[in-house]
Amino acid sequence: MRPLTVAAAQLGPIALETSRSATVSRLVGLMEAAKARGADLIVYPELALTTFFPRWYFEDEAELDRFYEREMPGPETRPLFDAARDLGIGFHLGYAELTADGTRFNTAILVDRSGSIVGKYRKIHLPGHGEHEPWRAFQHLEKRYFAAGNLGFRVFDAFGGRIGMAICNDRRWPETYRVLGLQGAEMVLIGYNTPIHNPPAPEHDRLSWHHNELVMQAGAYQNATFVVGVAKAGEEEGVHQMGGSLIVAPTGETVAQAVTEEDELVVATCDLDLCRSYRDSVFAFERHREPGAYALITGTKGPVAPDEAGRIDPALARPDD
Ligand code: CDT
Repeated sequence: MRPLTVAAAQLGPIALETSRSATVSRLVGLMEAAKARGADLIVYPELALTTFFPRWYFEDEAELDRFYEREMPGPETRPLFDAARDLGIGFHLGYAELTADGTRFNTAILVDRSGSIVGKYRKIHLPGHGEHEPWRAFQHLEKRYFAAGNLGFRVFDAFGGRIGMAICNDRRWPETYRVLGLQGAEMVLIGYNTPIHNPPAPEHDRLSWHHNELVMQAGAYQNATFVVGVAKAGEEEGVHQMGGSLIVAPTGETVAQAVTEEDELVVATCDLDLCRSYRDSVFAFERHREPGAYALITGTKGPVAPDEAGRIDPALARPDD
C-alpha cells in the first residue's frame, strides 16, 4: 500500500477586481482545511489566482499584463509557499506566466512539502480562438493570450509516487494521458475552467458534465493512473462554469466528487499501488502496445485522405493484399 491523500480544491468564482492577496488568502484557508483532513497534497484549478480572463478581448497589453505572474513565488504568492512549508503539505497551482523574454504561458507548478517547486507544466492544447469574435456571448481567447507549452508532458517523482500534470483542455486528448502513462505516471493533476455554454457548438452544452467525467475516467483507466480534476466553478463574471471536481481511480471509477459550484474540498486517500494491477495486466504497454501501427498519430496534425494516410504509413496504402 502506497497511500497518497489528495485534496481537490474546487474554487467558486473569482471576480475581475479581486486582489491577488485576497485570492491567495482564500487558497491558504483551503490548504489549512485540507491539512486538517489529512491531505498530503492540495490541487488548485487552472488560472487559480484570477478570474478566467480569456473570456474578454483586451486590446491594451498593459491591461492584460495584470493577470500574469512574472515570478513564482512573487511577493503576493509567497504566503502559499510559506503555508505549505509550515503545514507540511504540497500543492499544485495553475496560473498565467509571463517569462522574462515576454512569452505568455498557461502554467501549473507542483510544490513539495518543503515549499520547493519540483515540477512545472505549460499547457499544450490551447482551445478557443486567436481573434476577437464579437458574435460570441463571451470570448475564449487562449490562442491569443498564451503560447503553446514548450515543456512537453513530463512526470515528477514526488509524494511517494510519480506525478504528471495537464491543464483543462488537455484532459480531452488521449495523447496527454498516454505520453504521461508511458513515463509511468501514477497520478495526473488537472485544473480546469470550463464554461457550460460552448458558443460554436451549443448542442454540446447539455453534455458538459458527461464529457468532463468521460474523458478523465477514460484517461485514468487506459493509462493505469489516478486522475484528479479540479474546477473553477460557478457563475463567474456572468459565465456559468461547470464544477464536478473529481478524483478518478485507475479502475476508471470516480471515487470522490464535488457537489457544489463553490469552494469545496474533495478528499480521497489513493493507494498508488493500485496502478500496478492495471499496468501489469491489461495495460502492460511493453507487451501489448503496437507503436508500429500508430504512425498517423504523430505523422499528421489533422485528418488526412486515405491516399495521404498511405504515404505517411505504408501499411495504410491501398490496395491491401
Ligand atoms: N480552459 C479550457 O481549456 N477550457 C476549455 C473550454 C472548452 S472550449 C470548447 C475546456 O476544454 O474545458
